[in-house]
Amino acid sequence: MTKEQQGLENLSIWNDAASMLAKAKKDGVETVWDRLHEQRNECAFCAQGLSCSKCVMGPCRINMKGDKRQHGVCGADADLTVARNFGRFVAAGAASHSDHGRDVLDTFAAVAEGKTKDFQIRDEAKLRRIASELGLASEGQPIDAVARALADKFYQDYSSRSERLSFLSRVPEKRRTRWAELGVTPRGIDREVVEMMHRTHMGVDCDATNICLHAVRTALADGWGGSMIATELSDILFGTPRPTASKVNLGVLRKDMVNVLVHGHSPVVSETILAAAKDQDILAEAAKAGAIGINIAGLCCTGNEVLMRQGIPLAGNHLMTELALITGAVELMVVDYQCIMPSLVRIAACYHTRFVSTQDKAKFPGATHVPFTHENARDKAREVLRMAIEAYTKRKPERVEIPGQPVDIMTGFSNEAVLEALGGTPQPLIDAIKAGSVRGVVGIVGCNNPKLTHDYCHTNLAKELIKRDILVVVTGCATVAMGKAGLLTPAGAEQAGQGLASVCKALGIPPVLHVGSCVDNARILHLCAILANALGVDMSDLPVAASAPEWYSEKAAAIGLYAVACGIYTHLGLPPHITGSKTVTDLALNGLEDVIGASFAVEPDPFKAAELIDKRISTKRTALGLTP
Ligand code: XCC
Ligand code: SF4
Repeated sequence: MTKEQQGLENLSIWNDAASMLAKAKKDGVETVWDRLHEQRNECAFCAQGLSCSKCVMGPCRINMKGDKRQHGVCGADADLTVARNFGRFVAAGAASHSDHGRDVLDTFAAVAEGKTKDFQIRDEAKLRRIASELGLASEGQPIDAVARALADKFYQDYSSRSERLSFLSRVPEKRRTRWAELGVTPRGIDREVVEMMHRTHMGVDCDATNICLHAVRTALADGWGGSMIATELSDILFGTPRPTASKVNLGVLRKDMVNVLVHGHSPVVSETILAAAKDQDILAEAAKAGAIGINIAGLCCTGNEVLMRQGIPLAGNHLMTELALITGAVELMVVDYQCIMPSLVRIAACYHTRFVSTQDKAKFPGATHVPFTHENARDKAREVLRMAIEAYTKRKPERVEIPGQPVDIMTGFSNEAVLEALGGTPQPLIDAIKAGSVRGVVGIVGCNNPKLTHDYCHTNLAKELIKRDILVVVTGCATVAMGKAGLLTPAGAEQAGQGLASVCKALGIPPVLHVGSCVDNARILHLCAILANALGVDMSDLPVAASAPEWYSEKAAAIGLYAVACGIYTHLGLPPHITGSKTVTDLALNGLEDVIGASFAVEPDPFKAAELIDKRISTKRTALGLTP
């Protein structure tokens, strides 16, 4: 279908997106949807995972039907080709979360060693609690000594020295035993990724199922390793989230202020930008330029990080990043890494917008590169804000259009905040689950994908689930969708079933709880472990599920796989590129159920997906002796 046939209004469910798509046309700016259209008629081999370019005897395309070309030059068949591709896909996702975690760890270690003045430990109590949890001496020890010991322990988790990751102590015994029996206990975070690269070289692991099991292990190293370390240390450095009010959609941009968008994933750079934006001399410069202040708003997961902890408004999700620049109201976009479309640099150049990269591992041709380190972060943040103020003087009012009114949201539901709201124990939540007022919990996570109508699946799936008294927790780009749909405020409970609505009213919480960025899916894992341990069951016995309705990224594949590996049934709106292998597809959709207690389900229709998830939750409830 061409965009003309499809109509602009079918690309996204939102008015702010529709107005910017119209403006893009007027301004002659190309967007992700235009490029998707140009890339139509995708390669059927690639779509099914059946092409391989891992060596120069190839590239090879494996033919599933007919008797010609059933094998690559090396002799690999369809199953092996798909498994090798998928293994690397998951490894790349795990590496992305985990390398982000390492950067937070490096910052934390620099604080512990007194090597930076630009960062501090903001949640000392959490630092001490986690140190004790992991068996390190904390009581009576000076805080920097505790921090150094914890940093050492986490660095070891990245290495080849440990037999299992530190945070596996959180996992229910039964689940750990299962993993040990299957040989998928995650050891070192980097080790599992490197081993996947090794196994998938020509002539190493030639057993598709064996490669898939290592993909499980690699994904677990992400969930209970890299991602969990990123989350916990970010809380220690920047504060553990508490319920806070904020706003969402493009309407959070301001006509009368210097607009700075923070985009990417790590909170390290964006937190220093926030801090510097409070400097009196910088604010005075902004005033001199004619602005009433500096307005910082977030995109994607960096946006989720600063929203969760500091209540910074969220301008949009993945498919809104280009559209945000098309407002013509953005002075500067500052990025760290991941999910930053290379097209953004070209779009920024169509307006007065400055595009600033900050990480030596993530450069963008055409951008201004301002390398941030632990030693210079605050100074660099000030430099970046000055660039934004200068750009403000060049803004062209006739090209500015800020669509929509900001929507109110509530954020900040860390496990600490949730448990606190429940009076310090998970028991009230367990009681509500037992009574059936909360029938189950579903995590809706992840991206947008231009192949699907923007945010249609997110919002409809969430609405269908809360109607059925299923509490939804949300992370990543899905958050923006829930916020815009009015589901992230206590008033959203009006759209919930009677049971869930009464619980929300009693606690003053929304029916969809924002629990963070994509690395913060580790919070959901931890919460499931807490619930399973409190009930004395395995995580796979819980009435819970996960869904990535509009996912696109390798990281989302890693998240989905670690969820399944933890026994959490996981819905995907689109399949990964694995359909060329019967073995791998069967394993994902059915086979894993027997070995690990959960599997994937693929369903693009959110209403049918809600049925599937509901059925799963009923089954789990019945098995626990509860009403379905
Ligand atoms: Fe990227 Fe995290 Fe996906 Fe959004 S949700 S498109 S991964 S920014 Ni993580
Ligand atoms: Fe072809 Fe095998 Fe080389 Fe892949 S590894 S490109 S299938 S010869």
